[in-house]
This record gives sequence, structure tokens and C-alpha cells, in this order.
Amino acid sequence: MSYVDEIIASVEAKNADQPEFLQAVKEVLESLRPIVDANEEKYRYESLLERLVEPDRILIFRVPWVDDQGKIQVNRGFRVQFNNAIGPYKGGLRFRDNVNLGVIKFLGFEQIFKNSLTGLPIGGGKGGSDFDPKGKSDREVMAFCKSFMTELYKYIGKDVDVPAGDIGVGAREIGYLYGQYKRITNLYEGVLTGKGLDYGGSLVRTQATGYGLLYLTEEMLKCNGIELAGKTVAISGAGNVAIYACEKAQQLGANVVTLSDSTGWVYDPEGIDLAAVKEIKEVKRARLAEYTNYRPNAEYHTEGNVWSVKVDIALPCATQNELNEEDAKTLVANGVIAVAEGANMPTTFEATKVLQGAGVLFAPGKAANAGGVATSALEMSQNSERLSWSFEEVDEKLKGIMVNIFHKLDDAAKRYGHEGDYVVGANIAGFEKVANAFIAQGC
Ligand code: NDP
Ligand code: 2IT
Repeated sequence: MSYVDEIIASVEAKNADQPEFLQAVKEVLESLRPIVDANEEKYRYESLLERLVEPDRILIFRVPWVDDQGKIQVNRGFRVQFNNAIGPYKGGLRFRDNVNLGVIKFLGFEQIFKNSLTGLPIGGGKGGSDFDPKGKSDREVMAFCKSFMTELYKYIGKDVDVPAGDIGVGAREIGYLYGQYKRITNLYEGVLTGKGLDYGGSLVRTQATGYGLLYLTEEMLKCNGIELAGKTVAISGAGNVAIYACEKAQQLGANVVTLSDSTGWVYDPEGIDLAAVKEIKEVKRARLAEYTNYRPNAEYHTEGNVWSVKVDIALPCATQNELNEEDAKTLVANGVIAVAEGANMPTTFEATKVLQGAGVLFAPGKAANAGGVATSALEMSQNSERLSWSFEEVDEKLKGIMVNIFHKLDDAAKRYGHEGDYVVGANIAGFEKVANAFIAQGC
């Protein structure tokens, strides 16, 4: 059996109850075959892949908090410190009812390669809870966050592990978490990123994942002789990533015609009214169904999904496995040119094969959405030097990082004989640095 197949079998045997983690490991290892085959003897001797697929440590903890009725609620908290070969653990916290250990492990595993691709010194980690802030009062969210941090603070620190936001964790949650960390430790340090601008946050961090997605997409299109301006775009999600992907796509001259949330999706052929979406989502924390109050000519659907709309570019920005094989076939039949992942693993393995098989340009999430964590690393730099950079300075750095990431993928794919396969390119380019660091640091 090949080394890759051996490791896949062993990960399957040990983690049979974690489908998302298995999916992420398989996708990465499958595309590492060219580099693993070329170095099989050395990597086997080092047990490199065995070390790569096992997290450094997993923390699971009880999070008790009091709801508005005075009742005690209990949620489960997680932090997976996956790999710190190239820097302190870095990665977001996800608060959502479907969070479990397998989901956090998949996200932490992806984060290793994503963070490596940024070129910045950050390792891979992820955390979260099965607590969902949706429908909770501010006081309940605060009570939960304070309790979560009362346990988590023992294991993190500006040079140890630096969490940030993800689904269900935005500026409000980061504020409460930071307040509790500071109160317990008495340290004013960059232990979290995505902080408010008044207390150590970085300009552009709010926009970074969505903007970065468009910077990379634009570069990928340009290098394939295609212009972004004038193209029709479908975006899924209506959260942090989707909103700022929409904003940058519009600034670059594209027409974004869809957005979605977990209860439905909107189709607005004249172009999404982003001010309306920001008011619904960022101010009112309401459902996207309200969009038609602002735009009576737009359509709101609770059946089907945004991938049924005829577009040139598709940007999945909501959650894992939201674009399946059937969706991919529909997109291809409708003439889609490019798909770039704003979310983590939104496209299933089978759907990715359909898209790539049809010659669609496909940018995987670990490259395409790396702008968020890259800007988090820039926030860490600013916190360390106790200075704040201007919007233009951070945005310029973000753009440079995303353009550079695209060329790393392109180059790695070419070096290993898979020109144009940016999945192979991303995994190999992300892996190389981590593998070298692992080997250099010894067992
Ligand atoms: P938000 O919580 O801000 O928004 C998430 C959006 O996706 C919401 O519209 C939400 O709908 C929808 N959504 C979430 N879960 C589901 C589901 N199970 N089914 C259908 N819709 C769903 O999160 P972000 O925008 O921050 O994150 C979106 C994706 O981007 C995630 O995959 C995340 O891991 C990834 N990502 C985020 C980064 C960041 O910096 N924030 C960086 C890199 C990647 P509803 O409002 O109904 O809940
Ligand atoms: O998936 C991700 O890269 C994030 N949620 C951002 C992580 C971070 O540390 O900014």
C-alpha cells in the first residue's frame, strides 16, 4: 500500500465518527501524492504524515452559563491545538449548534496549510462550541462568552495560541471574550484577533476574508486571461465573509446577484443592495427574508439554493459541504467560469472533481479565504509593536499576500506536473513549509 493510502486507512480507523475531519484529511493527502511519492522513503522514516494528522492536543470543556430565565445551561467547548511547527496556534472560534469535535478538527487541520500559505509565522488551531448566539440576548451571549473564556484562558496567550472569529463569532463575541481574558490574567496583550478598533483591533480585519477572496479570484482570472469586471457572481451566505466579498466584487465592477442564510436565499438580478443587507444582518441581526422589504423586485426563496442561478463566478461563503455534485453540474451547465471558496470546505470532493473536470477555475478555501487569518497575523504584529497601521497600509499588504498566494499555488502545481490544478498547488505549497519545519525540529 502506498504511504498516503496507509495513512488514510489509519485515520479512518481511528476517527470513524468524524466525517468532516476524514473528508479534509483525504482531500489534502490525495493531492499531496505527487510530493509524498517523490519523497516516500524520507517521509516514512520521519513518520511525517502520522505526525501531521494527529493534533498536538485537544481541549474539551464544560461551559455553564445562566440564561435570561435564571436557568443554568451547559454547552461543550473545544480548542484543538493542531500544529505549531511554524508559529503559535492560530485560528478562529465557531459558535454554532452543529459544532462537534470532528468539525473543529477538520477546521484546525485546514488551518495548518492555510496559515502556512500566508507566508506569516502562524501555526494551525481551531475552537468553538455547540452554543449558537442566534436568538440569544446580548446578556446571554456575554454570560456564555465569559464562561467559555474562564476555562480557555489557561491554554492560550499571545505567543501560545491566538483565537479569532468564525461562524457565530464576530466583534461582539470577541469583545466579551477579550474582556474576560484581561480580567482574569491582568494582561493587555494580543491574545485574540478581530478585536474592536478602540482596543487593539486592526483596520481591514472585518473586511479581510471577503476582500482577500476577491483579490485572489481577480488574480486567478487575470492569469487565465479573464477580466472580473462585468461578470455575474453568485455568493452564498450573508455573514462576515459573504458581505465583504460582495462589497469588493461590486467595487471591482462585478454584478453580485445572490446571497443566502440558513433559512433562504435572495436573487436580485439588478445587483444586491449591500446597504440593505448590512442593516438586516449587522444592525438588526435579522433574517434575509426581510430583503424584499427593501427591494420589492428581488426574489426570496426557501427552496433550492443560489447555485441554480446562471452566473459566471460562484463564491460559496457560508459553510462546509454547501455545494454538492448536483450543484456543480448545474453551475457547469450554466457556463460558470470560476469557483473560489470563501468558506472552509464548502465544495464537496465530488463537486470539486466535476468543476475541475469541466475546466472551471477552482480556488480552494485554504488559499482563497486566507486573507482573514493573514490580516489577523498583521493584527498580531501591530499589537506587538503597539502601533496601528492605516487602512491603506493593511489593505495593500493583504492584497500583496493574496496575489502571492495565488502564484504559490500556480507554481507548486506546475512543479509537480499538475498545471492549473490549484487544489494540488495549495496543498503542496502549504505542506512544504510545515514539512520542512517538522523535519528540522526533530522528533
Ligand atoms: P458568519 O457567522 O458571519 O456568517 C455565516 C453565514 O453562513 C450566515 O449567513 C449563516 O446563516 C450561514 N450559515 C452558517 N451555517 C450554515 C448552515 N449550516 N447552513 C446554511 N447556512 C449557514 O460566519 P463567517 O462569514 O465568518 O464564516 C463563513 C464561512 O467562512 C465559514 O465556513 C468560515 O469557517 C469561513 N471563514 C471565515 C473567516 C472569517 O474571517 N470570518 C476566515 C476564513 C474562512 P444564518 O445567519 O442563518 O446563521
Ligand atoms: O477560517 C479562518 O481562517 C478563520 N476563521 C479566521 C482565523 C483567524 O485567526 O483570523
